Order: sequence, then C-alpha cells, then structure tokens
Amino acid sequence: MNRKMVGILVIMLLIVANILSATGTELKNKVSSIMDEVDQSQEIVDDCVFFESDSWQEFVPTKTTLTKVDLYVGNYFSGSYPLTMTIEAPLGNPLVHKTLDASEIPLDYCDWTVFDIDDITLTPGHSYFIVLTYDPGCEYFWGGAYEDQYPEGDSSVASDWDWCFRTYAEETSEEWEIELKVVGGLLGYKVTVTNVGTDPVSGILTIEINTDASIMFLGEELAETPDVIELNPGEFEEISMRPVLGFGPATISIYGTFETPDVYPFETITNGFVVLFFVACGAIPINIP
Ligand SMILES: [Ca+2]
Ligand SMILES: [Ca+2]
Repeated sequence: MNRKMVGILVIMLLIVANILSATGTELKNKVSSIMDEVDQSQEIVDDCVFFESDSWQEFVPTKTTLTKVDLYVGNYFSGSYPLTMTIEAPLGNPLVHKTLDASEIPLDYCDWTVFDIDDITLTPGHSYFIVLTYDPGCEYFWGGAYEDQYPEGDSSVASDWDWCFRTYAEETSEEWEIELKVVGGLLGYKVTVTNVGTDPVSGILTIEINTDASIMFLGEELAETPDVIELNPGEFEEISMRPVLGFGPATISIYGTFETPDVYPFETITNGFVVLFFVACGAIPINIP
C-alpha cells in the first residue's frame, strides 16, 4: 500500500516538474494618459500694474509642446478692446496667438486667466516670447515680480522684472509596462515583476494568491504587500509567496492592485495542481486594467 502511494507520488512529481517548465502567468499593463502639465512659470506677484501694448515675457521651455498659457491679468476699464496674447520666436515673429474679449478678463482685479492656443511645437532650450497687445483705449494690468524671479528669461520692463505666466505642455504619455509573472513551484509561488516598458515606474504592488485544492494544510490564502516597487525599464523584482502544502487539483486565484498612485486592479483565475509542497499552475494573461 505504502509503496503504491510513493510510486504514485513520484509519478505525479515528475508530471508536475514537466508542467512547471511550461507554465506561468503574465499580467500586462500599459498605461497611457494625455493631459496638460505646467512647464515654465513665474507665479510671484509683487504688483499688478498697467502695461503698454507689446509688453513681453521671455521663457525657455523644456517640453516640446505648448498647449496653453495662463497669465495673471486684469482689466480696469469696462470699455477695453480685446487683449491678444502672441507667442513669438524671435520677437516680432508670431507663431500662434489667442485673443480674449475684455469680458473674459477679470474686471477691476487681477487673476490667472487662461489663453488656450492651438497647440504648437517648441524646441526645448530655445527662447520664446509671450507678447500682449491691444488697441489704444484699454486699461489692462499684468502681475509681475522684482528680483529676477524667472532667471531663464527677460521681460519688456527691466532685467530684474518678470511678468507672471505659466506655460503648459502636453503631458508625455507614460510608456511603462508591468509584467507580472506568477510561477508555481516548490513550496509555493514565485512572482516576478518586470518593467517591460520604456519609462521608469514606481508603485505599490498588493498581491493575493488563493489556492483552493481538495486538501489544503497550508497556504490556502497567501498575501503580500511589498514596499514601493521602483523599476527602470528592463529591471525586475522577485517576490516569494509560500508555503503551500496540500493535495489535489486546485483552483488558483491571483488578484491585487498596482498603485502608481492611480490604482490598477488585476485578477485571474486558473487551474493547477498541488502535490504536497509542489504547486503546478498555468494561467491566462491579464491586462491591467
Ligand atoms: Ca490648446
Ligand atoms: Ca528674468
């Protein structure tokens, strides 16, 4: 009887070893988000003062796009004509402009005002100019600061004065991609987390593996919450989830979240086999989310 049992176990272990070499779970996540982000800015307001038409502020972008500009401006005469913001490079050579009606600018006070332009392409490291123009008969004010608060650029006023502005760029889409590979083996599971994308990524991985076999002594529910995972492209980290002790065909559920801080949940269920301390499993790949 005992010999028979041992014989069966040995055969099973051989089968398991065979299955192990060909199984694994791959969870892939490709994230791509597009939104505006501030590139250059001078947000200090020492004073908001009347400015002449053709006043300008120089800026030097680090991004390749310009999607909109915020200016800290006010209109102090209800009969003012429209105000035009032009992006020029060099000065006198307009690339794009946006005209706002006087009613679209704060009346009798200064505040951040959006000039949403048709998006243009910029060359990082080169000088560009934000130019404000209007027809005679207006009273527009623009906030600014002394002490060269924006050293990368000059203004039309003086070398130590910078007008208030924010330039926005299209947020570059993230190209990180996480591959979660769950492999069963001796004592339990090995989880390999690999950044197979082209951008670095960091996040918190929470993972649980439930092994539901007919007989389970240990490891029916395994949970792991590692520290922040930081991976450059191509880098990987391994997590052991053990021990598992049981016997019989098993339903294996793998689920959790990856928090970047956006939360990407994942879940997969597969069938496997538990032979004492061995786990054999195969699972279908999952995309998150
Ligand atoms: Ca735009
Ligand atoms: Ca400056």
